Amino acid sequence: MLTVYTDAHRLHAGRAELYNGTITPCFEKPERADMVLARVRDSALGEVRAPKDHGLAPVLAVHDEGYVRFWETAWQRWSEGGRDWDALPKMWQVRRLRATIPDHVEGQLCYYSMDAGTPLTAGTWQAITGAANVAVTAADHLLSGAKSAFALTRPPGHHAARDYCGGYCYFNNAAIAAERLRAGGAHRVALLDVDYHHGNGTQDIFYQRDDVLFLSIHGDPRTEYPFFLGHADETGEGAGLGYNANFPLAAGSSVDAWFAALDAACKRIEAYGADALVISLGVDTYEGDPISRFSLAHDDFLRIGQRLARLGLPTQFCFEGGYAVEPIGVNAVNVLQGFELG
Ligand code: OKP
Ligand code: ZN
Repeated sequence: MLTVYTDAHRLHAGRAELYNGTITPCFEKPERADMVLARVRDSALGEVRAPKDHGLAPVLAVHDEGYVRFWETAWQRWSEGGRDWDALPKMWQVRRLRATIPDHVEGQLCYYSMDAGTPLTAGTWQAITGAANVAVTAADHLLSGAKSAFALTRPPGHHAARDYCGGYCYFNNAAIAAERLRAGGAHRVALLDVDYHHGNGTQDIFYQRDDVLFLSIHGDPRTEYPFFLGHADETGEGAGLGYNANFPLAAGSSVDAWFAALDAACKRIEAYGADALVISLGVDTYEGDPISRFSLAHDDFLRIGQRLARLGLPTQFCFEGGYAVEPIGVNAVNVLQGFELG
């Protein structure tokens, strides 16, 4: 399997996040992708290729223009004021506050964010445009006839909606890939999110569309982040009604329950008649993950790949979460190797 990867992700390295009442180092850090890349190489998964530069058109195909342009100049505008620290929003446009875009960069960051875990840093723009290029290059590989591709994207993307960031995510790499597959001739794309957290951003982007079926298996938002989306009764709207499927599982659910949900999701994909598949591949479902509460073991990740292979579809994997850094490469590459075993 081809892996698409760029070092540009390293330019995005947030300094700190608020966790359990304490300012701690960011869980979402460059070592995550470095570890996955090292495992890709050690396991001889296949060629590792740099992305092509596709410009902003594929990003603008799924994101709001003002949102994209905000990120393009945000760090320059933030640092102009002599601020050399990461920018984090501390206020949100909640109920009955006016949805007007402020003039100041800090107010704009608040407007375009859903949480305080998604920092603006000096290298954020280069990293997020690099990740988008990785996703598009991998999609193009499928469009040229390949059976599979791994987009080793960082930062992750699935919490990023059309016009807001959150959950360590800025541009929605998997959505960008799915849209690229559609534009390149796939009629029906299924996008399955197996990260521990609901892919609220991806759901938002495709909620009114019937040409991309979005499915997500995740910790129940009644108790888990992102709380405000990911419930079972969210099934799409307008033309998209019936093309959104959430499989929330209680935190602490068993491995058997997780695989039953995977099986149900796969059956939906088959019934849909997808001609391409995108997987939002988070491995924070791992039993040792520091911020999540499922209990998949190393070998379970092999089984995920094997189950997905049975769908027999051209498949792009897009990397998302996973915060147990030492085993992150084994878990992610196990999915890819399981897929290749079939
Ligand atoms: C990202 B991915 C707010 C941040 C709370 C966010 C978890 C994001 C998970 N201070 N934690 O889905 O793995
Ligand atoms: Zn996650």
